[in-house]
Amino acid sequence: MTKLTLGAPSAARSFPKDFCWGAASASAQVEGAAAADGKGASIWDVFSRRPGAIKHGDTPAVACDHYHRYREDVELMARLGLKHYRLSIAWPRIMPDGVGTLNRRGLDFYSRLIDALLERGITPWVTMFHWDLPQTLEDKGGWPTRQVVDAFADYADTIVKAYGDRVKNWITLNEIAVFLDSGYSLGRHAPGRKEDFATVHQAFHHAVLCHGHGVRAVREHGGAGARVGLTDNSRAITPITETTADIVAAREVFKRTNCRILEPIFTGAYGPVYQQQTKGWLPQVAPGDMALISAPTDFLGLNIYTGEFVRAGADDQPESVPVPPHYPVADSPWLRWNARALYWGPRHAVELFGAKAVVITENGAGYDEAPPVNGQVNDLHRLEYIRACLGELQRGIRDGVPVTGYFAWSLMDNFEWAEGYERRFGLVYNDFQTQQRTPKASALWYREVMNANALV
Ligand code: BGP
Repeated sequence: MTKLTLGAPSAARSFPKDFCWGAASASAQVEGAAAADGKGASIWDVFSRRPGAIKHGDTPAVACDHYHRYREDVELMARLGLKHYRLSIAWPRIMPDGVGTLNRRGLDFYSRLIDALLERGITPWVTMFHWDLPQTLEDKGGWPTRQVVDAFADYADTIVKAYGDRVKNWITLNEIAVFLDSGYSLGRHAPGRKEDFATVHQAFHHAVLCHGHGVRAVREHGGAGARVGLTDNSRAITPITETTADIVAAREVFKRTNCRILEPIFTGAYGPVYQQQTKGWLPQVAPGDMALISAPTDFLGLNIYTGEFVRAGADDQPESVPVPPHYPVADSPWLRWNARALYWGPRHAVELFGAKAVVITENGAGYDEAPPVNGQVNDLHRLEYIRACLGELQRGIRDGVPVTGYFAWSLMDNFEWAEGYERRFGLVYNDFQTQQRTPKASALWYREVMNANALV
């Protein structure tokens, strides 16, 4: 091979030695097999049948058919050089009614998947809840009712006991703020309800309590070396100028914006920041709740795609800076390019809430992409965005932010909730008619990054 005169550009761009590289997915988005082998209905199965709920009337019934094709998918992951894979367990596959009777065939599926990953040297990271609530629990009132907490405690115990011998990395819940705000307040996501403030905030309390039960289950049954954390979509408030005044302003906004989840979890109280936001309203809390909610975790998972810009305005008051027309966005209009969010999100979480370590559990960009031409999908938009994000993540690590892993969203194009199959986030293109998978340019580039443990 030709020798480079100046050496490889990546030489100075290495990540820490044990940095975890991976890609993420979620059960309802990839598995399909919505009613196979005794699986119960999830709220997404039911909601997606409601006319107009999902773009083009798409449903998660087949998705990537990963339930039947998981072996090929694991082979693909191995070929792409993945070292870690974040998957989620479909609660209604394990407990079709949300409580009680276990579905052996559902339990076996994840057991086979976990074994297949381990055989290929891929470490599974398992999310206990990524939005597919059993419909039976919704029929009894869903997240605003406390029965979900008791049911989740039992479910978490069951899965940690079943897989804890092989799974050492657990994520309790994914993006509480999204599934509750979008699902119970805005009605955009399953189950499509529009409840009042108090109902939604009581649901938040139940969700952070479930996180606490997830942590408890891992501590009780997870065995040696088990690690657990929550995945939050904390909004990564970014100072437009990295000067003390703007940074202080960004910190203020970060605390305010993210307090609903991070304050109870890291401080064990619905404290002043939370009460400022709820104007003094507090959820109903039972004895013991706060201790459970704030049990120490091993890492904080952050899903960061974008971040709002803030500066110090008049009298140093934080001022949000709206993005102008024509600011670069992905095809998801909420996904405005902001690579610096990957620097500031983790840093704020560590400095302001005391997260011990941060794992980026999702980052990526969604586009309505055309099918492969001659076997190629040249997704330079995604590649360049992820590359810029990784550069900022690396800058944070150099500045002492303890970020220990990164998962791209997503391994392959999948059922993107209300966006259906139109919005593609995959490193791998999926043809939903033929289920043919084609690695995009970003996947081939990412393989080299993981392989070199450096930004190449
Ligand atoms: C996150 C979810 C993922 C994924 C991603 C893309 O909020 O955790 O499951 O879907 O967003 O966003 P969307 O599908 O809403 O465009």
